[in-house]
Amino acid sequence: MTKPALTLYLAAPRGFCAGVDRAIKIVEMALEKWGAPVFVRHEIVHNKFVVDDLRDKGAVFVEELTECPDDRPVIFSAHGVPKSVPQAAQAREMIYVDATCPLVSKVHIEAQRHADNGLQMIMIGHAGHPETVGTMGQLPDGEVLLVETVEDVATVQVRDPGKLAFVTQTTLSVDDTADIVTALQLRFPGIVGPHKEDICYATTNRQEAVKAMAPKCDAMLVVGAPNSSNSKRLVEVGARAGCAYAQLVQRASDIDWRALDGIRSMGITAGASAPEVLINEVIKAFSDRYDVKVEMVETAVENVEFKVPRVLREPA
Ligand code: 0JX
Ligand code: SF4
Repeated sequence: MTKPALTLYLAAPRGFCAGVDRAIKIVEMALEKWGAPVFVRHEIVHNKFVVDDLRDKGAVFVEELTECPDDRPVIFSAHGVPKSVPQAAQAREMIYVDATCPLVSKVHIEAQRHADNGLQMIMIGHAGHPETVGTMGQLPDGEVLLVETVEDVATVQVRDPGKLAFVTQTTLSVDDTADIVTALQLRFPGIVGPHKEDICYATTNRQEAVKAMAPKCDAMLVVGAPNSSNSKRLVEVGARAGCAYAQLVQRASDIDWRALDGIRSMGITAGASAPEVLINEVIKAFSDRYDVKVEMVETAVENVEFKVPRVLREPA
C-alpha cells in the first residue's frame, strides 16, 4: 500500500537548552563522583524519561529536603529553589549541588538587588510553579507579589507605587508577558525591570521557531511533559500562530492518529526538557505511516553552554 505524502516541518531550535543539558550532567557527574544514591530535590527537569533514566543510574527523586538523609549528596533542580533550601542543607552540613540554571540564578540575584535598593518586587509567573516558588523565595515570605495575568495587574496592592521592580519566570509566553509588562508600566510608570522581561534565550527561540512553522502546518505536535511550562507555551504559541491542531505529546504512543486524518503537512517541535531520542521516536512514527519529506524551519542557531559547578570538575 502506498503511503500518503506528508511534509514534516521540524522547528529549530527545539529540545534541550543549555540549562537542561547542564542540570542532567550535574546529576550524572554527581553519581560518578559520590556513587549512588544521590538525592535530587524535585524532577531535575520536567521530563519523566529523563527522570526515569537518572533513577535507573541511582538518583533518588524527592520533593522536599526533609526527605533526604544528612549523609548523601543532594542536587537542586534546574528550576531553582527558595533561599531557605540551601540554608537548611548547610545547617544539616549536607553536600549539595545547585543545578539551578544560571539564567534563573540571574533572576534571583536581580530580585535580591532590587529588594536591597528598597524596591518592592512583583513577579510575573505561574502560581505554584517551582521556578516561581524559587524566585519568590529569594526574599522573605509575602515580600514578592505575584501577577499571572493582565487582570491581576489592575488589582495588585503595592506599598508604594513609586518604589517597585519586576522580574519574570524564564519560560513564559513572550507575547502574554509583553502585555503584562505594558499593563504594569501603565499603572506604575516608575517600575524598574529588565530591558523586556527575564524570559530566556531558549524559550524565546523555541517560540519564534514555532511562530514561523505553525502557519505552514495542518497540525503540530510539541514533544514535552504536561508539567513543563515552556513546552505548554509552545502549544499555545502554535495554536495562536494559526495551526488548527496543536497538541502536547510525551512520546510517539501519545499521538492521536485519528485526529491527524487527512493532514498534508505536520510541524514538530519539543520543549527545552524533552530529549532528542523522544523527538526522533515521533519523527519515526510519522515516517512509518507517511511518505515523509522533512523540511527544517530554522529561525536561530544556538551555541550557549554552561559549565557545571566547580565541585564536580575537581577530582574526587
Ligand atoms: O516547567 P519549565 O518549563 O520551567 O521546566 P522544564 O520543562 O523542566 O524545562 C527546563 C527547565 C527550565 C527552567 O527554566
Ligand atoms: Fe535555563 Fe532557559 Fe533552559 Fe530554563 S529554559 S533551563 S532558563 S536555558
